[in-house]
Amino acid sequence: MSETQYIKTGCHLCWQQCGVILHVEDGVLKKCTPDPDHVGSGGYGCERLSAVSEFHYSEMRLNYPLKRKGERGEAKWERITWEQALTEIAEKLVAIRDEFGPEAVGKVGGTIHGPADWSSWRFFCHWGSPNFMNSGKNCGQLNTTVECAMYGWDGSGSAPELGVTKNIIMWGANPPESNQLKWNLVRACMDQGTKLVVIDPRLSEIAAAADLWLQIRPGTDGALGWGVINVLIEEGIYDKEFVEEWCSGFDQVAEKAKNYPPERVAEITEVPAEKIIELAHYCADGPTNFNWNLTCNHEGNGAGYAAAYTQAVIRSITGNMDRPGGNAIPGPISDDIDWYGAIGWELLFEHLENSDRDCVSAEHFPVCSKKMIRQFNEPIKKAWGGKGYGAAGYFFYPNTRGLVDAMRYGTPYPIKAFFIQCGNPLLTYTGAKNWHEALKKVDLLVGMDFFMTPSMALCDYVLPAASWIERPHMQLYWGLSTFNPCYKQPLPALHERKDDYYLWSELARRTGTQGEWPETLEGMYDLMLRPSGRTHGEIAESTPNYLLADQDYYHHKVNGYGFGTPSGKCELAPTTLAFAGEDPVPDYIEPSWSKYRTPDLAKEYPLVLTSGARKRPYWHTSYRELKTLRWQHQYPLLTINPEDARSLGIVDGEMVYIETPLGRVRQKARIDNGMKLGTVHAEAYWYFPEMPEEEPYLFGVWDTNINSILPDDYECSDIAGNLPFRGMLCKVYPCDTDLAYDQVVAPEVEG
Ligand SMILES: Nc1nc2c(c(=O)[nH]1)N[C@H]1C(S)=C(S)[C@@H](COP(=O)(O)OP(=O)(O)OC[C@H]3O[C@@H](n4cnc5c(=O)[nH]c(N)nc54)[C@H](O)[C@@H]3O)O[C@H]1N2
Ligand SMILES: Nc1nc2c(c(=O)[nH]1)N[C@H]1C(S)=C(S)[C@@H](COP(=O)(O)OP(=O)(O)OC[C@H]3O[C@@H](n4cnc5c(=O)[nH]c(N)nc54)[C@H](O)[C@@H]3O)O[C@H]1N2
Ligand code: SF4
Ligand SMILES: [Mo]
Repeated sequence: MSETQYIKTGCHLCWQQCGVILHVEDGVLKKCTPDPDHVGSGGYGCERLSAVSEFHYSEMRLNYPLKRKGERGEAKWERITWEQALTEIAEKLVAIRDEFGPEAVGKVGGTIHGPADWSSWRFFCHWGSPNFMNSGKNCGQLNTTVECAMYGWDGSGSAPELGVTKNIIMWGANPPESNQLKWNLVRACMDQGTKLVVIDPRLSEIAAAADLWLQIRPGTDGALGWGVINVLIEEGIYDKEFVEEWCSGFDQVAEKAKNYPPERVAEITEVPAEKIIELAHYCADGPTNFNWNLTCNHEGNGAGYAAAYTQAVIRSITGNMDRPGGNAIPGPISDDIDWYGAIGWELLFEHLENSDRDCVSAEHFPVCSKKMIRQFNEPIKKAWGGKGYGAAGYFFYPNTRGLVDAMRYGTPYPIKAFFIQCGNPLLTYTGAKNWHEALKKVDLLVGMDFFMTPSMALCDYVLPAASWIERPHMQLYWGLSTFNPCYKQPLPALHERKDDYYLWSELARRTGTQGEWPETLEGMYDLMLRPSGRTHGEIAESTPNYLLADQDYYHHKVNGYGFGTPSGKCELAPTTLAFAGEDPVPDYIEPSWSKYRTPDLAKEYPLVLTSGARKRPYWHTSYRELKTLRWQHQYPLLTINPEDARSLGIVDGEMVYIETPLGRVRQKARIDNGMKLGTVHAEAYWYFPEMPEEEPYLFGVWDTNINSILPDDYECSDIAGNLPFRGMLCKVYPCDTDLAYDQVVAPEVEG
């Protein structure tokens, strides 16, 4: 008789971490279904669950440590033991530290994939290097920085409230593809009468459901923001009481807003003036909930700053911050978790303050330099009972080009050893070819992943990661989550896969790095949970199996200090940003490639290019190895308006070239009436596990990779060092080769 176990845990095939049930028959994982009792996801599960067993047992999974035998990228590997890998890596790290200092070690991570993020931060803080970053750099660092400077916390991600929120402003986001739990909530709100406004150059799934849709020219969200502020002030429909009592800098905002009447903004954004006015009315007639707008983090070069800034002003002056139905300020993680201490941020801050070094990109992006650490954290602590901002790392991550230049040219000082854990920088960052050069240059390159990805293929050591199915878990979300479920390890790790904490604790031990480094991941959770007086295992086996921080509205009114800014006010002209040398009331600037900013370039590259909108079933670069998912969406698509396609001789489903001054890539044309005329959208993140691993192919990484033809120059990046993925320029034309990967096409790579 076979025996089936039903093991409850949190799915981590994406960051939503829905509650799921693993069905295990005689020790074999057969399937995974949604957990109807989970308090966060309430029985929701997406199509990726059908691939859980394939993911766990896939022949393509990395199962043993590998050491490079030939040249980098030659696809020649030798299987070694963990012991050998860790000993050799640790020896090299110590030698590099002795010769070049601890800052010569760097790391790139990903997007909330599990313990890798925080355990590597912990290592770097104790080791003494600020040169680590996660995808949060390009995902939320800009809006977080602006929001913290304005009202002392990041509040743009908070959810609408059923029965309370009157309007939802979905600015540059498409939750049906990117966040299904949010989308379920938005629909539930709409069922009860909530109105929905969407700002997007594409008729996305959510735009199709909207009461009002603004089809914006990519990259111009900052101008639209100023247009809304203009209407709010001209019509006197902002929250005067809140502004008078709680805001500073309003006069400066009002003065600048005069330059952005709806008619002028309509010309810039290509959104009709009436719709701009209507949008302002939706914002004012609240409670209105504003989504976290990824897009502003992707517009680069000041265009993004203006977008993030104006949206924070709109949320503030309409009185929607820290108010029911508007945007909650979530506040710190539960008091039961010593998140701040466990990571060891203070150790890193003190190390930097006593050193003449800063992170490698500090000179270019002073907002993310060591002089800003206390500037941000001290006022936040005053507002939150001594707790600084949980995701302090967000403020100080280096910019990707900074890391690349330090590896490639040793400027401003060398990075000699580099780790890639939960990241795939050849695909996920602009300037991908510069990354390629840099990764070939460092003395030591170590990767840890589930699969042999293009970035792993370049490493000296590739280490096999255990997944959420094979490790104990506590949901932490970079310390941003106030809801923290705990789960026991569901199944033993297969082969020689190890959890990501193992790498850092072993390296810490072998390099004599300071700090307490418990043997196991569970032990490390216990250390974090000391203030609770309970162990991870005890919480995981209790009902409920989670911690939850208290959260209420109007925190600024009752905490005795106000907002977490230097003045305690909601600073509409943030003194913290002025201290960093930025204009605290930034004008709208065109994206760095645009018809107004670079008219000559626009003659040759007449189409506006935006990229990387989320597409199920994938999670960025992940899951192309899994047939169950791959068949659902086989090739990257370039979305183009029918009129543009006709004039360019492009046929639906055929291959096209997308070209910028940095080169060209191919994707399949998808003609879509909902795409803005004169604009195209290219998919990002594609590689093809079925293609050869060795250089120059690297699984076809250069063939369709839009980030290999977008720039990463410092000047194109925004104040927080975030990259220009959206609102750029390109030309598109038919291509006579197909995207059939059984007929491999040699990639066009220079250098
Ligand atoms: N399936 C899936 N879900 C994911 C992810 C994934 O990889 N796959 N990734 C996760 C991560 S890390 C993130 S950051 C979130 C992001 O998820 P979202 O915030 O939803 O962002 P995107 O889907 O990238 O883009 C949203 C919309 O922005 C539009 N857009 C493009 N350019 C502009 C512009 O200039 N202005 C405006 N206003 N809109 C523009 C696009 O057309 C697109 O519809 O998704 C998360 N969810
Ligand atoms: N053109 C364009 N580019 C973009 C964007 C865009 O909109 N347009 N969006 C940007 C944004 S917002 C983001 S967040 C980034 C996303 O970029 P990333 O987060 O870097 O991308 P992922 O594909 O999610 O993850 C990279 C690798 O992590 C591995 N991984 C997953 N879980 C684990 C784990 O637990 N342990 C280990 N060791 N490895 C693991 C996966 O197998 C995968 O190979 O992309 C950015 N790039
Ligand atoms: S949305 Fe899908 S992949 Fe993401 S956690 Fe939920 S079930 Fe897993
Ligand atoms: Mo992201």
